[in-house]
Amino acid sequence: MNKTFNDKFLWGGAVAAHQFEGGYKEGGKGLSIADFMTLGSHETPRELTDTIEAGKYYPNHKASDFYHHYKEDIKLMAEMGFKAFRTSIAWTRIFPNGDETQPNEAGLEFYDKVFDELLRYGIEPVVTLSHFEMPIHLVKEYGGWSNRKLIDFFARYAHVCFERFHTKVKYWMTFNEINNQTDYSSDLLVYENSGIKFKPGDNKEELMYQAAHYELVASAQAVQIGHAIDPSLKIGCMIAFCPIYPASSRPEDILFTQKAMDTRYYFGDVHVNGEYPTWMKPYFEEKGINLDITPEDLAILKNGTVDYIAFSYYMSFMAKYTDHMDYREYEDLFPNPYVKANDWGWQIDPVGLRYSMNWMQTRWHKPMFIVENGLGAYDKMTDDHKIHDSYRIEYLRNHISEMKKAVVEDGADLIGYLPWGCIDLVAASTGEMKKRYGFVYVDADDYGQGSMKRYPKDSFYWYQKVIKSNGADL
Ligand code: P53
Repeated sequence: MNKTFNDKFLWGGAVAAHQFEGGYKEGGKGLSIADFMTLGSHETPRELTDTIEAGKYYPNHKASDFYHHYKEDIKLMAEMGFKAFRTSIAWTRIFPNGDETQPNEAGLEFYDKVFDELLRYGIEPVVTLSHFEMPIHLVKEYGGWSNRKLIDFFARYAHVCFERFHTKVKYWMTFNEINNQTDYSSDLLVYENSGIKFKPGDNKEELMYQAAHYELVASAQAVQIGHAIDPSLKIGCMIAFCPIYPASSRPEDILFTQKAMDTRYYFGDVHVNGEYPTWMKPYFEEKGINLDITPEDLAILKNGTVDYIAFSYYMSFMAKYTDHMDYREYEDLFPNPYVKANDWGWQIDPVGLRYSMNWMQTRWHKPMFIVENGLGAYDKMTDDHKIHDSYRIEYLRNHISEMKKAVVEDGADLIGYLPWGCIDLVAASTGEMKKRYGFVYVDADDYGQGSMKRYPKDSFYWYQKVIKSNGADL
């Protein structure tokens, strides 16, 4: 197979502000929900505290200190040959509380410096507006995305960002992994997506659908705002794609899995089609779910469909029908005997990436952009500062190889490939530093102790070669 990616293909890497920047109180930044999430582990969930408590550790405060290392980090990205770099803007750097009318100039200046530095090396910035870090004030004062008012606050924030950066940033995304909250049983996932803390007796499913509705409207509005400022902007959604396979060919398993996929990916349907899929009305009726959805909302959705689908891909799921047809992500998934999992139980499945791309291409007919992929793993630095991460190279090689088949053999329309955590950062699910993804090692432990020095891993040189050969030399 000699065919490969076109010469505009965007190779690069991805991070998010709260997991990478640190400097959590610098430049006038306000506190975000991520600043109240303690360190956890695979066994112990992160705590979501109401105040910053003495004696607890909050890893996002310091993170990888990109705030002070951005020049050095971008230089390393350039050395790898990056064509694009995905990061997010921390909402709290621009609007520290979220409900101000005027933005914080120092926050805007920080991103000017970052984007200018990237452009100096010919690296295209790819930017997420909301990546798990809304202002804590919006949670405490308004109840996060359970409140319709958030739509206007987000619109103002999006407007300021598009206006300020549209000449520097062409590719935008609204809400990171908006569909993670499909598992509404998870306090962390709903908090990260929507800034909602459940109280006893809450109808979690209803609250999740309501918050997601406001986010979908806010996203569609942002698309319209962005296009009005600059019609050349590409504004996408961002979906956490974990394909759900049936546990068997039993018809009930097949039907159930179809419903599970519809449930986990309706967010994408709304982003792309500008309307809710037909199954949702009878579903809400059956479940007694009553949502605040106005005719104006429906018009906004219709007029704010996305330009492309950005997605993350780490793993696949497997579901089985038991005794209910409504998909419950917290109890209907089982380990797939055909694939192996990493140390955090994420099931590694490169073929699933090709399957996912084909599924999306057929369903959504939009350009796609892989903005996260990678292996969280323990790395060991040798005495001479080397990291021999052959396991990471193997994971990425296998995934790139399937991605290539989807593009070359199946005709998928793919903008680029930006693997996750290209320089080590704090894990979202656990807050650990030792769950590493990077091509570059950051010398810091789970408690932020270490020199913060950067060391290229073996995968750094491997990825450099992949980019140089435009994916031919894996
Ligand atoms: P960490 C769950 C499932 C798939 C992707 O995750 C997920 C999550 C939530 O953690 O999150 C995305 O760091 C997310 C990133 C995150 C990355 O995947 O828990 O967009 O912020 O860091 C990897 O290993």
